[in-house]
Amino acid sequence: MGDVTVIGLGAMGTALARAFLSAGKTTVVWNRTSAKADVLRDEGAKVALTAADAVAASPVIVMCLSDYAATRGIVEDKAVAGIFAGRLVVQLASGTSSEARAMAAWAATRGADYLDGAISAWPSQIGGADAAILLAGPETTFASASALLQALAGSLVHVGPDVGHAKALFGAALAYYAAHWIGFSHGAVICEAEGLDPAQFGEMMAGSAPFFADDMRRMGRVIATGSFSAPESTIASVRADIARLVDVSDNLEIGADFPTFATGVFQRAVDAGYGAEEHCAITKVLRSPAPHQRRPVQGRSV
Ligand code: FVH
Repeated sequence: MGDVTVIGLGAMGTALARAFLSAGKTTVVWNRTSAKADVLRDEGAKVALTAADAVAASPVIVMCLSDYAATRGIVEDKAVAGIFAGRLVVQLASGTSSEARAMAAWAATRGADYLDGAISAWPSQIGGADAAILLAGPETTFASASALLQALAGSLVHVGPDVGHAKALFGAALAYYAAHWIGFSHGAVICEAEGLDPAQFGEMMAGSAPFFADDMRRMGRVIATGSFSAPESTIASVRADIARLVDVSDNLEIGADFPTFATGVFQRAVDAGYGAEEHCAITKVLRSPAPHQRRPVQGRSV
């Protein structure tokens, strides 16, 4: 019998299994492509021959496959589906809040407890202080599993009983990361074109981390209270600065994809009459799709 089973041994699943092993947990692993389990066997993991054996081996089943479709493909297999009763499934693949809620409903039909999680870390950070994992589901289920799951991340956060909320928060964070990755990369391209070292730029931006932390807290409060009328900077002034970045990019003969997109968002807010409000009042236009983005949503016509 294992303390925990890890199903899915990609980059992330392998890191999760290693963290359990490092914490002294008896760890059972299974992967569709069995060769990926070999390295973990050498490190002390017990390798199950089938997914059914892997589920049967432990009271807690951590699943980290590519997505929910791959996960459901495994757990709904008739050789596996009947073994979940009385076990806890911790599903960590990326996906949507709807997929999380549907998977929780499936687990309930199988008599399994269920936590749905989102990993905010690179595989190399798993098990360390910088790794964060958000978990959603019943408080009692989280409490019963947290001692085990703390092996995975310095920050293990229970985000509440709504099982969709870990994926919802991860989606919100991903929106931020997307802008962060593209914005930083665009800045690095400006540096290159100006003969500056992107590594120096990276150090400079890392030094600004406290400013960004304050700005995120402030934006969260301002958006939550809807108090946009005492701006640190206005939508109109941010729009003008970012529009200038399009010119900067054109002059350097580099791509202007990101500043063009960003200018368009702020322009939409100016056009809607919010130019004098705090920059994060762009939420007022982001709450609805722009006319050219409207498309049918599942089960609903536009
Ligand atoms: N890697 C990261 O940094 C990110 C951090 C944020 C969260 N993500 C999510 O974690 C999930 C797994 O990511 P991963 O990096 O481990 O992904 P891969 O290395 O591509 O491994 C995928 C595993 O899934 C197995 N798999 C895929 N499809 C199936 C299927 N139909 N049936 C059975 N297994 C399947 C695959 O098996 P194999 O190809 O080796 O046989 C791998 O074990 C993911 O949701 C990220 O978004 C990671």
